[in-house]
Amino acid sequence: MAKESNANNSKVKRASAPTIDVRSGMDVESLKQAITEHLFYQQGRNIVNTSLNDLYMAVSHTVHDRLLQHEHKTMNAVFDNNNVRLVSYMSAEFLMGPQLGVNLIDLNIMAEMEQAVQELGFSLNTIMAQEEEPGLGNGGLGRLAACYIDSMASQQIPAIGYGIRYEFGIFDQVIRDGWQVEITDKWLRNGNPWESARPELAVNVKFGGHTESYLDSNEYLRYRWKPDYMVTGIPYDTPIMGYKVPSCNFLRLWKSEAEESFDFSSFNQGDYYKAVEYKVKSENISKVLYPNDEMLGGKKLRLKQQYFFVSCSLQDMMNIHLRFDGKPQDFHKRWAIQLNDTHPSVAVAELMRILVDEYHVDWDVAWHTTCSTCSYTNHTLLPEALEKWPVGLFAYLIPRVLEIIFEINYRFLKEVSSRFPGDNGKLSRMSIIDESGEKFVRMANLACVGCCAINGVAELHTELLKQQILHDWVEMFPERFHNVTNGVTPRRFVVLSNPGLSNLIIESIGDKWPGKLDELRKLEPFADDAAFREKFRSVKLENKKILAALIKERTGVVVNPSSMFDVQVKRIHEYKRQHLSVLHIIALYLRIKQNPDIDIVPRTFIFGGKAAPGYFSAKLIIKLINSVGDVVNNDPDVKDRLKVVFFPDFNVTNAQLIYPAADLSEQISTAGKEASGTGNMKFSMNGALTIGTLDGANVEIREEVGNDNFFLFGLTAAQVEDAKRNGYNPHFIYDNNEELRNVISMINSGRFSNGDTNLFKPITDNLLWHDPFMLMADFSLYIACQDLVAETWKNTAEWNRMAILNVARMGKFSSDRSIQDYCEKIWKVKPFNIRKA
Ligand code: F58
Repeated sequence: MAKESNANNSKVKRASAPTIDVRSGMDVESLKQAITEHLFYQQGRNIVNTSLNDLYMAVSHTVHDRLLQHEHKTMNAVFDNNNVRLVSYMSAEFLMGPQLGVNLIDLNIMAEMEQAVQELGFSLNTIMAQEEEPGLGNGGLGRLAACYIDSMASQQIPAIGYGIRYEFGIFDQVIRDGWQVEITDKWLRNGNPWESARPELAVNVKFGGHTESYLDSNEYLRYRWKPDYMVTGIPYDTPIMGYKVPSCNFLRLWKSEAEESFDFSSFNQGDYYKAVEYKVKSENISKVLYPNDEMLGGKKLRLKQQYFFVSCSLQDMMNIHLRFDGKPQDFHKRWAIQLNDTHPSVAVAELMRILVDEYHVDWDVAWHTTCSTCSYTNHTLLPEALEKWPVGLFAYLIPRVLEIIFEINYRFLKEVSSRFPGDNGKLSRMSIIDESGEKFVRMANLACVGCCAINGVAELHTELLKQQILHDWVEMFPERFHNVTNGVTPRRFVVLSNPGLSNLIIESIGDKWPGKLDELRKLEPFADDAAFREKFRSVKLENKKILAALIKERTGVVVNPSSMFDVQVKRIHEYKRQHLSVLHIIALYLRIKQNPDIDIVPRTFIFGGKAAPGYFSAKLIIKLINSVGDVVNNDPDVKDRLKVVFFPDFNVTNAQLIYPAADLSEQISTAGKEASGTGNMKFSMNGALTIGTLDGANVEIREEVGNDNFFLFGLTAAQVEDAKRNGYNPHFIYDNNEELRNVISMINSGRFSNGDTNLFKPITDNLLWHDPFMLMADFSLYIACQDLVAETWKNTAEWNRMAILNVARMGKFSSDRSIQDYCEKIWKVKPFNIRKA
């Protein structure tokens, strides 16, 4: 690859470091030397014949060296101190996003690295764009885990994130003929400079077989598990640097491999094929992330994944605990485990197994240790998303764990009957085993029995959890319930994604806010300052131009950067109601068709998001968006006043370009269905106004930014429930609303499907006859609210004033605040300052 430029302008004053320090120097000369050496000794290239990827690898290794030093210092200081309690954040998903940019921000060497790279003849932006992001998560839940490990490091909370090193993360999405097509995500193909394998810390996990009882040397009855086979977990560590602090935690992800001694036995008997088959079976466990949104129950490999990473992580935590002289029964004094949804909730039973079977801890003591260690976060109210596994599958895969669950359940149900005598309904609802038909293990019940804290992710969600799906548990254990409203990291989602806005804020109120987001309140007075508003507007316009260019490149659609960018990016799901926005687009299109000269605010509707591969309705919604786009974008009557874009492959990298360019953020889920949402926070922080329902964290966002600075519409959660109870009839609404009738008729006429009147029937029929997510009920309220949005847009000064107030009032939604809440309410863990240690 040719050099890009030979520019040598000294933006950064050379630090006065007299010597070059290749491994830890933060000055430009040390960085240059480190990059050149990594390029040669690790990639076998030199600066004149390097590829962009080799250069990316060399720059990243240079940064990784510096992170490792912080990580070692942090962990040495933490483990040397016997009184420190660490957090273990267990999550089947970590949707990390690209690492290079955030690490440069955290180390505070972005400018130095820019200069170093430039002096070597390249551009840092181009190098950063080379990174394949680790997409080891589906959506909000996985991204939340990534924000939380960022904030734990920044808040100096000693912590390890534990998860699975999927070889293939969430699929890449391409759009063909308007439909989603899934492509394998080969994120590891060019190498991963951020991880270090730690084979010396490998552990084994048992699967299958049977259990036996025996008497130990003290004549105690014990149980042992004779597995069919074992799988080895190899940990891969990625440093997680805190923002402008010396603390550096790590993410430990497990890769599954065959346990060698097992394949020898088959091989020795001459069954070479069986030995290889076993190797494949073992490696399959960490092969691929399940892309499904819901309904994962019954997938054998998914249960294996869950047990595999939970068992590896608990064994690892116990090894650490014992290495530093802990007693097994004091495990809870060393560790606070947070279960990110029920996916790792088998930890409750596995920790009991380890304590009771392997360390011979008395059951009651072990139970106290387990309950004092574990806490559970719920992320959904949708009943179909509550995980349950067939008892038979459990018995087949992890028989000893099932026995322990039975014992936990037996003891627990005794407690329930003594607290609520004669309440058989309660007993059957709270039992860990669902016995209403085929028997299932209910993972949420296991989590609720074995965790000392249970939390929802936004105030409304926690309230609904308490009233609805966990009502019995509140009666039994009221003290266990908490709310911790979600948050997002402003380092990635403002500083890195939106340098224009970031610099403008720094010019105005200084640079403390990325680590202390409440400082943004100081921006409030600037909302009334016309000169500031003008700068704010021009930052937004620049961001929109960048996105417009990308839209052209990825979709071929030309959009006008001065039109309103009306954006809905998130997983595609009926409850999120992307199709409600489509109905609005068609309503506007109809208004233009009826009156081509109508005065209409120019808008660009931007959608993005993946549909679960087996979720037909979600895939059809993608097709509908693209089909409406094809017609509207090419109709000369529209005169480019409306554009509809489906931005393919919404992931963290693309998100970072989309949030900063949004004017309007669509948060339009049916009230009571979205647990929190976190995209809503990212949009607001970047100065978009929200149109939204009273759902999830929207409620609190509106409280913070002020009712006047938020476009509210729609039924409340209580009204939704009432309507359903009183025999909701969507067809009646349709019959009585002419605009709605015209919109639905236009879809059914085949106008958007080349005359095919059946293609979108599954959507329209569902709306007219069932409408479980109440689009019909909210349609007219939504349209009226969108008309108000358009009116407000016409007053640029007012719009920008509102947008600036949104930015200024988003302090609450930093994930730093969420982590402080977890520390105070749940983990009882304090920051650990390694400098003072
Ligand atoms: C999301 N859940 C919630 N699940 O929908 C969202 O409201 C919330 O803000 C976010 O969690 C963080 O609390 C979510 O993303 C998944 O992706 C699961 C993945 C595994 C299968 C079941 C869904």
